[in-house]
Amino acid sequence: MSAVLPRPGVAQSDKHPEMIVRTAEPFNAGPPPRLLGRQWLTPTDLFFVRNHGTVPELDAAAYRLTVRGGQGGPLSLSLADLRRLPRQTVAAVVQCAGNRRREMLALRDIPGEVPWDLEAISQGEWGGVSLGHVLELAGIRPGAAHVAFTGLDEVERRGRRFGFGASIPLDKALGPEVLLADEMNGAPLTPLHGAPLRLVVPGAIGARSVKWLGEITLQAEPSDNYFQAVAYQHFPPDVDATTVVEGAGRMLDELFVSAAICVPEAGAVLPAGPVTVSGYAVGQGGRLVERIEVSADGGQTWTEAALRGVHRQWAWQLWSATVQLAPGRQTLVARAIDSGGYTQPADVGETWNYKGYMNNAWHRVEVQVG
Ligand SMILES: Nc1nc2c(c(=O)[nH]1)N[C@H]1C(S)=C(S)[C@@H](COP(=O)(O)O)O[C@H]1N2
Ligand SMILES: [Mo]
Repeated sequence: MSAVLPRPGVAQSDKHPEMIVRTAEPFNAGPPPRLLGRQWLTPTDLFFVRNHGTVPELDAAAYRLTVRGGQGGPLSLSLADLRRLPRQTVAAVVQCAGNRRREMLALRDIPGEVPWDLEAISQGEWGGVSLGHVLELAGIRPGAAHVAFTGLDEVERRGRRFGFGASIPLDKALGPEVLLADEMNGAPLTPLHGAPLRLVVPGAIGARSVKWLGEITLQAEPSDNYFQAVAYQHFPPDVDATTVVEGAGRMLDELFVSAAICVPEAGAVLPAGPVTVSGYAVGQGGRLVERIEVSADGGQTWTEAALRGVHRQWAWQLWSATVQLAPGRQTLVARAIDSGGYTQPADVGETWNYKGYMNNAWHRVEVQVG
């Protein structure tokens, strides 16, 4: 087993000085919106970080990935073993299910959760080996329907310490886009992002992309890890912390279609007349974003945005639009439709839930004009 030597505060220093730190320990931070939407691949020092516990410092030479539940018994793979397999890269967005929670908690409080604005999302180019390939090496037996993952970090919940975990259905796990990644943006994965090895599940909520990956298990049922079986579940707006039946929600899975405005930022003071609005959009489950529309009058009239940069499945879509601003307090709004015909709810109240997940309501930014 590889050594876990937690060093509190490790690696925060390799982040950009302008990162918005939501919590210092565990470290949760994201870039200011104006730096986020600037480039198609988020530079590693600006890439958002979502941690639930320690950042383990793992010894790469001693590291072993264990794969259980295969036909041939457990597999133990070193990084060198993994690096002998065919390599591939995928550009994929990682978005936390809690992205844009702040708009939800403005409506009704959501205690104990990270108050992310629109910065709990970033896009990386991930390099590594196909998860499906490793599962085939382990031997997929009939009856396996889910693949569970456990991290080597230590999270404390309800008096117990355990590794963050998740699972995905076997058919998703066999998709060619799902990677065991040891590289990010052309360089070795950094400690904050899961070194030496993490899972990347394009199109799924960020919580499924387990960092510091220790174990993979082929099994019949979804993972019983707290972060799969209890947290990251979706409940209707009328359920709250006092009425919830734990574990009875819908297990979150695919990302929802959404568009967000990075520039101008909320509260900006702008002259009347033309303004260029820009941001990012993602499709449902990583689908292509087909159309993005922007309104400069709170959603009464809409202008189609130009799609900027690369247009590719699993990636986010950058966009910009020029709209006319009238004097006064104005609300800029953005919304998207994807290749599956998925659209966004207009109002955050329709999608509010007591954990503050999956806010994909039309994104509104208030600015002062003139
Ligand atoms: N082991 C482990 N993996 C993890 C987490 C964690 O706390 N521990 N957080 C998850 C969540 S909720 C998200 S959104 C993504 C964030 O990935 P990033 O920090 O590289 O941006 O990592 C996921 N993988
Ligand atoms: Mo997340």
